[in-house]
Amino acid sequence: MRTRLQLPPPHPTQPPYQSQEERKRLGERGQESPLPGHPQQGPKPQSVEETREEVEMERRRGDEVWRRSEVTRTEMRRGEKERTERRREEEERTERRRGEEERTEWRREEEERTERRKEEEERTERRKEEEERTERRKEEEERTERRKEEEERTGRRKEEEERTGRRKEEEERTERRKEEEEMKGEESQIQNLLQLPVRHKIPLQHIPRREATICNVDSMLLFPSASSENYVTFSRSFPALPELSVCLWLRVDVGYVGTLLSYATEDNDNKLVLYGRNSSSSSSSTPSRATLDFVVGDPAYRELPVDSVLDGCWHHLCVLWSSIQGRFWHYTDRRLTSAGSRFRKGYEVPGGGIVVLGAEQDSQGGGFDPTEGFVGRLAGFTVWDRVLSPGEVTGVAMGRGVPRGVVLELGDVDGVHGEVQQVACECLEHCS
Ligand SMILES: [Ca+2]
Repeated sequence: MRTRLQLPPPHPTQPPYQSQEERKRLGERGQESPLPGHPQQGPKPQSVEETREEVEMERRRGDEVWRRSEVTRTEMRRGEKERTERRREEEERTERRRGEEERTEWRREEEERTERRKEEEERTERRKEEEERTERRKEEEERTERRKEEEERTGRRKEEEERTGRRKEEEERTERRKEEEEMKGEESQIQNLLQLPVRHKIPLQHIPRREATICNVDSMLLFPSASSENYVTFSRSFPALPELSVCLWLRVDVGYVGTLLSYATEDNDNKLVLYGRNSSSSSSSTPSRATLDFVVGDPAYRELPVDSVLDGCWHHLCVLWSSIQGRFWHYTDRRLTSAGSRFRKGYEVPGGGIVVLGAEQDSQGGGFDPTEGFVGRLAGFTVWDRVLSPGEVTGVAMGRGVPRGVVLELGDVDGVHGEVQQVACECLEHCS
């Protein structure tokens, strides 16, 4: 809304505006304009003095109006300035707020970055720990592996030491025995002849004791050919055996050992077996190492190397087993040929079965296969219910005597079947 105060100010050369009141007053006096210089036309002309006063008054009034409008303009300008000032302040506040928000935003991002960095570090830490654990596991496995190897080495060393110990004992005994034998001379020869058992034996021509060195073999069994009819049986059986030793002399006439001993019960026809496979009957043309299966309670068995006994000469064989330690020992001609552990620990060979020499039972007292039979000579077959010491093994192999604990020997033979012959020969040198 326009007001009088908002009118534009008059130019200084222009006469000031006239108010309605003024114009009315001037009109009453018959004056249209208070401008000087114009001769006053009217019925009643004024004096010069009056005119001058009126002009002066008019001028003052104009000045007053101009001053007032100037005041008004000043106020307006001041108001404008204040508004501008407030706007600026408002803008500054807005600016500050924005800056504050930006800083807050930046801080938040900074915190997020920090958080991410921490998580990354934690992940790295976990990865490291995982790697360390893996490393430790590997090292532990390696240590275990090394320990195992060390134990195996220790085991082998012990066995080696045992063998060395036995060899030493054996050597000492051999020495002593030689001395004793030299002292005994012909006196013992006469004694041996008196002890000769007569049952099942064909006496041979006497050979002076001086020439014989391996005695106490009881007798010799001759198996002339591979036949299922050729086998030997006994008048008694085994007792229950948690430990045992089997020794015998053998002379093999073919390229394999065949069955030396077969022990069958009602439950199992392979309770205790010494069986050398006939490798020439297999389809394989490549010559394989000759072995003797030492079966203790089928299906458990160990393969014993017997290459050295296939040369057509007499050899002494001993097989020892103990369920207490689960160990076995195999001697050839007084020497420990092989040994091992974890073999039928805690087992017991049951008594009451049937013992057969020279053929392999697939049923109690029968089921013989000619290809599994023994061809050659056996002597000094003896079974003990305990593990012989290395010295005792040596003594037996040297024909020096028969240690205690015998549960079966050639004196117990009651059946010589087929073409098998039993020949009485106290000393091995007299058996051929
Ligand atoms: Ca069998």
